[in-house]
Amino acid sequence: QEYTAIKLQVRRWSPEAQQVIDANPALAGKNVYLVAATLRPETMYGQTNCFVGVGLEYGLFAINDQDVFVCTLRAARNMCFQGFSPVKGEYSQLGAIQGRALVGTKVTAPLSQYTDGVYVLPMDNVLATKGTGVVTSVPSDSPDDHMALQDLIKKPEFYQVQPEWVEPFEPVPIIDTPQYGNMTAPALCKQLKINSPKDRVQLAEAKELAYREGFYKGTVLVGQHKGRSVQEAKALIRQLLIDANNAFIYNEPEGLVMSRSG
Ligand code: ZZB
Repeated sequence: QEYTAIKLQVRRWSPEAQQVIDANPALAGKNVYLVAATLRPETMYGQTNCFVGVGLEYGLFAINDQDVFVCTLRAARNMCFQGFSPVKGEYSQLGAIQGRALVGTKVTAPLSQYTDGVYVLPMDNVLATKGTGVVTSVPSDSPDDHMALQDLIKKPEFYQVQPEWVEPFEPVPIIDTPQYGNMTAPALCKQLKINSPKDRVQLAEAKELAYREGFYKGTVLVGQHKGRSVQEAKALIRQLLIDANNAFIYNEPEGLVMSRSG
């Protein structure tokens, strides 16, 4: 599976994460990025937050002298064979941090309309066995992201999030489709009567439909490739992220990839 890995630079750590970082001299003065694997680089204009699994452990991995990536050990192992480690084939782990501690950290999401940064939030359905364990969130076009955010808005205390990390970050219209308009994910969730992030079967169906409609019939509404079809714009937007050093290609070996939908 070929993903686009998006680099979300940390602007301000949550207090809990700050303690972990401060206690580790190897991290002093480094540029730290949460790295999210996506199949939809053309949707990065619509990022409203980033998701981590609160029960997952994330590593802090040196990529070179300056840059540190936050992702699962599994992803770092794959990346070290793809040019993302000081020595090819060897990962260099500087530290570790729990997903729970990352929540509330503010990061820069490349191309996002929320240019002052977005927050790291918890999501139950983040798989440790796929991508980097960090998921960038586009609630306009990803049914999973939309439903996870609706739940956070409903139950902020339960999830231990501050409403101001969630509520001001409304979904952004970025892709227009003939069937679902410019809010594909909310429209599909409504149509399929999805009420909770736990409706896994319906969410898998919604995801499939959103992928298909977006890819074959979507038109980009924002940015440098505004007006182009998604089919055309996907590679162009990915290249623009790569050229700005905000993204890179990340491959996962076949057979080790597990789908969130089973
Ligand atoms: C941004 C985005 C915008 C995504 C969208 C999807 C959509 P798939 O198809 O099952 O391979 N993802 C990445 N890693 C994980 C993980 N560890 N656990 C759970 N979800 C993960 O899924 C690939 C997509 O699943 C990725 O692309 C990422 O979310 C998420 F508008 O990134 B995506 C219709 C989907 N739309």
